[in-house]
Amino acid sequence: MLTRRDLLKALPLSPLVIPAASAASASQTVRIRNMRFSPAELTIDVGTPVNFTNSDNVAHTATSASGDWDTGNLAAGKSTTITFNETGTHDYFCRWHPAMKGRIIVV
Ligand SMILES: [Cu+2]
Repeated sequence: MLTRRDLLKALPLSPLVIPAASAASASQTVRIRNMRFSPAELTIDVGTPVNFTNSDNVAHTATSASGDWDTGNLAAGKSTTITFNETGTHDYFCRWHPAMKGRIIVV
């Protein structure tokens, strides 16, 4: 006769580690170099932190066209991180060099 212990032994092992339903989004980087944002267009999942790194030798900003966010002044070599919690298209530009434009699409 089968005992409860036999039945348990016959069951597949339960996984010890169950993956989280959604892992925290890895951060992304927008590098500022040669008067450009790179990548100029970036698509990310909502909640993803984006690190803006100024690799130029002059100051830049990444400033939301809608005024929702701003890295503030990024001196040469500086960086800052913005986390995007709103879905949609976020156009941005550099306050010192308005011809510099970028876009982050949050899905
Ligand atoms: Cu600039």
